[in-house]
Amino acid sequence: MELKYSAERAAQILVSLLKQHNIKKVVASPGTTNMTFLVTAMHDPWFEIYSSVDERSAAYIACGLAEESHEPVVLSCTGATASRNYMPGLTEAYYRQLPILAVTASQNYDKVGHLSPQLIDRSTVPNDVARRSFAAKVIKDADDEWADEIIINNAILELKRHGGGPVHLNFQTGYCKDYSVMDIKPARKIERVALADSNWPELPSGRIGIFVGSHTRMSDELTEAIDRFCGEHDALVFCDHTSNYYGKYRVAMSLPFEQQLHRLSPLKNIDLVIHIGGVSGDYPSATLRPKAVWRVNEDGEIRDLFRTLKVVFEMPELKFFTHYASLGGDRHSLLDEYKADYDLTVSQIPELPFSNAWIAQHTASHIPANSIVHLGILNSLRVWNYFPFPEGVRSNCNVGGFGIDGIMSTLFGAALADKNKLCFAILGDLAFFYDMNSLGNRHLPRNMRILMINNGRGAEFRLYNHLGSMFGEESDNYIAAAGHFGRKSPDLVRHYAEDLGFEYFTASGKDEYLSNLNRFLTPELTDRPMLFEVFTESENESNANEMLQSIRKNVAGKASQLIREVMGDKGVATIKKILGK
Ligand SMILES: Cc1ncc(C[n+]2csc(CCOP(=O)(O)OP(=O)(O)O)c2C)c(N)n1
Ligand SMILES: [Mg+2]
Repeated sequence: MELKYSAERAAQILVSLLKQHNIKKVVASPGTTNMTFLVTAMHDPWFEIYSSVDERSAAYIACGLAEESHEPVVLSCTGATASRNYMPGLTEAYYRQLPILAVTASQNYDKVGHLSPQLIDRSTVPNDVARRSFAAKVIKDADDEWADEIIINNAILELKRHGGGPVHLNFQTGYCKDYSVMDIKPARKIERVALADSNWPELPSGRIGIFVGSHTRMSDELTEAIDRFCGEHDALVFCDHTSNYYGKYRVAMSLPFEQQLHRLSPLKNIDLVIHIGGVSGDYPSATLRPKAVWRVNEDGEIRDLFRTLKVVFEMPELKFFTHYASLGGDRHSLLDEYKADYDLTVSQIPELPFSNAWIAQHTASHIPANSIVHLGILNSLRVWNYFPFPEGVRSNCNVGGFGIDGIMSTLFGAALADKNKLCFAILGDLAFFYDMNSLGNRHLPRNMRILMINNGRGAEFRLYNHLGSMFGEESDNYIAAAGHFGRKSPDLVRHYAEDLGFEYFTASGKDEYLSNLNRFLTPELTDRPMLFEVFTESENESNANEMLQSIRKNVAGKASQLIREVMGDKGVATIKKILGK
């Protein structure tokens, strides 16, 4: 049988990515642990491989080769003490910024410390032998494959980043004996574009969406640049209440993306997503399936939320959008299509039970202009994301770490920054009681208003689609943590708030809520901060979530009923098969 490439996918990915990144020079030292990589490389005529028994010498050879050829050079060695001998050469490379990729092969790393022969601990490297150190693992499933693709791209890209230098890649092997692979499936190449580069890629044609994770406030200049970009390329901007983009092409993604029928929607089949901002608490956006992603951030890091990242632009967003919006324009057909679809979803919202979601539905659009709203983790952010705020209202949520522990404190800080701005916190009872000492702080300003939805527990864990719901009421013991903090006492928070000088309101039903709402939303600054405690039932929270998330499923149900009438059961099955449902 002809022997060619290793069946070990990590070795294939390394070879595939080295080729795609135009790296061909290798200095190889002998051994077993680096066999899967070396055999795969030596059977591909692309590579130019030199042998050096002595790893110390190999690293210096790589220095000379890299210096003179102006090309990156790969080092490959086995286990035992081999890699330790790279140190002098890599130290030289570090201080001279020579692009050398030291690929040190290793057994399964979990065995470190268990007296395995020929296995040393390479988890820390001296500061001045490599710009960064990475570890690729043996691939057992799709997640491992994704991780290795990212790690190896990352290692290769570091060779030339910020002036460049040596990089360490610890490469684990399973000693696969199968070398019968004739063709290698190409791995996904990720590129990085820096501001000074001249070869910026062309924008692909097709549907373009800008996805904005949590983002600091945008300047008017950036908003205008994004609008020009969207106008020129017929793009739109997917946002939630943490995105902080308020330009012409903003679309609220949460409610439509949560709908079942939208699995069929071409609106999710975006060809290119331009990814800006940080962590997003908008879980439904994970249903976006872009063919390609371009990430734009000054940090320049590979952050592959959608798993189709192709290019990272290490630069300010303004530079990116200005570059790709040279012509400007007024195209908006994708936006119109999206809005029509969105309006259809909204028009079918059923009457919701009294819950955080119902409160959001009847409050969000009445928040006074120029206010700031901070939303609680997780249920508050989710259900308020379904309903837009009026223009001029800015909103935020602690999605950096998703803690329920400092929501009111964070708002407190925001309220101190501008004491003339109304600052609203909307959060649940567990989050409230966690952080309640902040309300007694002597610096607390009067522009703070708290809307606390007291359902007596972490209702999140009793939602119909949460894992915790399968344990029913038993979840209340330890998962949803019910029964604490006075068990929805009508007096506890009232006393605390009033004694601290808050204006306090309460409601346990729709009419009572609405009768207090006007006062709570007084657009002017009042004498005292306010606290509105609303009592709801966690069952209603769950029902409201379910109703909002299945608005369009009902339409899908009707559609399949219609198809069934016309084409019979077989027709429905065929269509489902085509749609992959
Ligand atoms: C500091 C911290 N501990 C635990 C969690 C896990 N957690 C996420 S949501 C949640 C429940 C919050 O309950 P509540 O504030 O009453 O909101 P509800 O779900 O009832 O709307 C918890 C405990 C967290 N996010 N942060
Ligand atoms: Mg709660």
